[in-house]
Amino acid sequence: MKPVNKLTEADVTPESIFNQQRREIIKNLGLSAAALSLPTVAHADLLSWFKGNDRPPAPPGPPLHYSKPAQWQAKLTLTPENKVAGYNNFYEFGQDKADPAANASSLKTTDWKIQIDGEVAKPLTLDMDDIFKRFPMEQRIYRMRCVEAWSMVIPWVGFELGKLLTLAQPTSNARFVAFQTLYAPDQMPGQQDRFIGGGLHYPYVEGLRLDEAMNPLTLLSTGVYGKGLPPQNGAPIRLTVPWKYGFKGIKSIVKITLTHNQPPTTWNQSAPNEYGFFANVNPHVDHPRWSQATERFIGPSGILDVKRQPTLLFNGYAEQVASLYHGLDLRENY
Ligand SMILES: Nc1nc2c(c(=O)[nH]1)N[C@H]1C(S)=C(S)[C@@H](COP(=O)(O)O)O[C@H]1N2
Ligand SMILES: [Mo]
Repeated sequence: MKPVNKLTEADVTPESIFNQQRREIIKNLGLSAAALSLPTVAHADLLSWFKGNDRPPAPPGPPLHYSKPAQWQAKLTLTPENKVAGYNNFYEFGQDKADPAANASSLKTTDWKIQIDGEVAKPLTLDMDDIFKRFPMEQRIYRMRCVEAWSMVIPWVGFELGKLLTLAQPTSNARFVAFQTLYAPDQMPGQQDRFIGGGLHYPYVEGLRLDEAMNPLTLLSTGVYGKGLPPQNGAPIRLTVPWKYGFKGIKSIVKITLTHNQPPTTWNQSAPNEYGFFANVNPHVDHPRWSQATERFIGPSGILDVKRQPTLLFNGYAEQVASLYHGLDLRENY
């Protein structure tokens, strides 16, 4: 995932060195010619994954209280904890998959407040204690599919976003929900420097239609692997929408605004022809630069898991969410 516009000479020169090094590394790892014919995005992705393996495992977050409702404990092979917390996209801390784990400890997650405003009868500001008091946490095992064609299976801990929205009482004018990440350049180097931050506009913003936000699959997550979120995963609270591409899962949220009009979203603003507002996982609608038909599952056995598996419509959650999109052209509304 890389903004295609705004390339300068400074971007191009390191990129060609990078390509050279990438070939060397892949060659040294003894990967086949088939690996070398992968599209560029998969190459870059593979390289950063190997680099990420050299980093120490990220420190886990604080313990959490939660239940494990049987219906949500999917019997799927989990992505190991050190990969969930060591291979991340969080451009506020850099573009390399290992950067967030290495850099996100500068994020101050204490005294966190989250504001709910806009088209609601009861605007609210809650701190994390209020969140834990009002909403019982539960573990849910969900698939996660990044738009870059890699995937994980992650045991989140969280609660349904719909419960928080119901508390704030959306008005009859509310049709969308807009989310905003913390803006704190002193804590987030990518917000200071457009090379570190990938040229995105900050704060990172995302959005859902209200019916998507109210779907019981949609979570606000506060933990992963039974512990509070590590900063690189979006501490202390982030969105989890398992049938959509990972970039919809906005991290470290400070504000939720109910709106009448569709809100702007960060990746859509960066490259509108590549990243849509809906971003529903769909093996039949390719990204302009790569296929979305298959994905590389990041599993427990390292390099052996650099294998592809078919991508499922709505990431395997069609039964729960396909009805939200009846009559909508999924190719046009990507
Ligand atoms: N604020 C913010 N949220 C973000 C991102 C980001 O760069 N900044 N990256 C997104 C992308 S592209 C993905 S795939 C997921 C990754 O979540 P994870 O690192 O917890 O697996 O976070 C999403 N949320
Ligand atoms: Mo992503």
